[in-house]
Amino acid sequence: MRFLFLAAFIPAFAASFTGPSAFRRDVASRNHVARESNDFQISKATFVLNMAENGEANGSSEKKKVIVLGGDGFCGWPTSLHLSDQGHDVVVVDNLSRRNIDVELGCESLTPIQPMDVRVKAWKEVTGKDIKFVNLDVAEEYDRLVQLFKDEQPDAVVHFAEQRAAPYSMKSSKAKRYTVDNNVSGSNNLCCAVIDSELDIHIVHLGTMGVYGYGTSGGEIPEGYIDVVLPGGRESNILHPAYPGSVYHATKCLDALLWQFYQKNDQLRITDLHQGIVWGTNTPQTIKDERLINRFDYDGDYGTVLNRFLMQGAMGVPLTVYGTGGQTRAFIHVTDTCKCIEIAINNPPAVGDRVEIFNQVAETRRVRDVAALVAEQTGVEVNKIPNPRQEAAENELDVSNRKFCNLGLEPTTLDTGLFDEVTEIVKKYKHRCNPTKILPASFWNKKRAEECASLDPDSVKIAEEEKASA
Ligand code: NAD
Ligand code: USQ
Repeated sequence: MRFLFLAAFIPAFAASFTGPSAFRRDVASRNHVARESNDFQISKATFVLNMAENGEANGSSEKKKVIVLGGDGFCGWPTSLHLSDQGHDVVVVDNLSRRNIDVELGCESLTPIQPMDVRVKAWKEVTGKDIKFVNLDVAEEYDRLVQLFKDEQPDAVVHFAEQRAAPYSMKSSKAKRYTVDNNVSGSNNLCCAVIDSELDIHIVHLGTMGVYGYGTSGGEIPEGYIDVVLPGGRESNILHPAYPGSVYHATKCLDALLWQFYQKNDQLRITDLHQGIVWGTNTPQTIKDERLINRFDYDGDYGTVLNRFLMQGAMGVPLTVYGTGGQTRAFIHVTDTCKCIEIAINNPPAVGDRVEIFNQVAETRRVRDVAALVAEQTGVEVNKIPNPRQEAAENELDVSNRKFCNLGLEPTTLDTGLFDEVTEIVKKYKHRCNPTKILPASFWNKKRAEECASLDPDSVKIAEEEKASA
């Protein structure tokens, strides 16, 4: 598929051109599993991820030393457990900034997450496996980061350690500046530290589908790179144009340029995973012991749409659809997140390969359709409220995830059976919910804030029967 970009796009992305040899390289050519790479529309996907429990992600089966930056977070903790369970030697690095933001926002995970020392001790008791924890700020403590790499000699570093909430990144100038400083410095430090360690470390970064923007491609969004015809008729294959919708998403676009630069300049081996919205909470590992429970964010800043709807449905709170609910987004279950990371670790690019980019998504869905599914299952009403975000009211989204499918991924799609599992968790901990934190609390600009002025956080009530049984 080819897209013709207007000249207006070209100067902004001239820096992202890649050479013709890189253009032809495709992870599919390195596959051991021959799979049809026919056109695949994820919204119609019926795949089920089955590289389950003891299965091995396609690629190298060698057990590796893996440092997980941001390993105390919603995606990082279950991924650390999954990798450890699969026999990899895992070191978790985190500065616990997310827990501090909970304090700042006066809100906390609905699930009672335990301190890191309790988490790693529980994992040892349950499985006999060690996970080491290092409290380190990736964006601030550069020398310690380099020393850590020299001491641990990791094969791979998985980078989750960023401020990841779009609404929080739009909350105030302070939050915007913190998000840019933390995320961009952290990614730059990571590249510099790999170079200074003089080790051949594979970087696996969690990017986002939001780098592509929504509805701007005019067709299926490819995995990272796009064929274009430049003015004068020259054909090229470039990084897909970046079109962020928040300061947070903008940092992921800046990250992508850093990866491209350090790969070109220092031949770093880098995989960038453009992930959709993660939903669910437990994985086969976090469910082994209550002390291993994963984080569950439900508040207006950090809660993501499907988990928020599932929480609201379970609490009898009308579902907070922003605007028309015509926004189409990509989704992935947290269990698949963990498995995708392992596939990425097992399939590193070779030295000299351009940045490997995968779309880490299972399917796409429209927000109002997701709300309808949850409403049908829980009997709650759908409440269309003014949109706090500056975003397209309606968009189509068609995304390729062929590369992960070619490597064995059979994605879990939205499944009301899995909804039940989340609902059960939410009901168990509903006494920890603060309903005043449910409505949006960050607004993209003055106009959006004014449009949302009528939203009263104190008006949200948990349904009486739910309260009574709490
Ligand atoms: P999270 O906030 O739960 O976890 C991030 C972790 O990184 C936190 O534990 C935080 O304390 C840590 N951290 C942040 N800055 C740090 C620093 N400077 N030094 C050390 N540790 C630091 O977020 P998450 O949902 O687990 O997301 C992880 C990554 O995945 C993010 O980069 C995010 O952009 C990406 N992602 C998440 C989703 C999603 O739906 N949750 C979707 C797509 C991509
Ligand atoms: N939305 C609602 N009601 C809600 C919450 C959200 O209608 O109660 C809408 C939003 O307006 C938006 C969509 O749902 O259109 C998705 O919002 P979200 O908060 O679930 O997701 P987003 O802000 O995009 O961010 C999340 C993660 C981020 C990750 C991104 C992947 O927080 O770290 O990068 O999903 S993606 O969206 O594919 O870029």
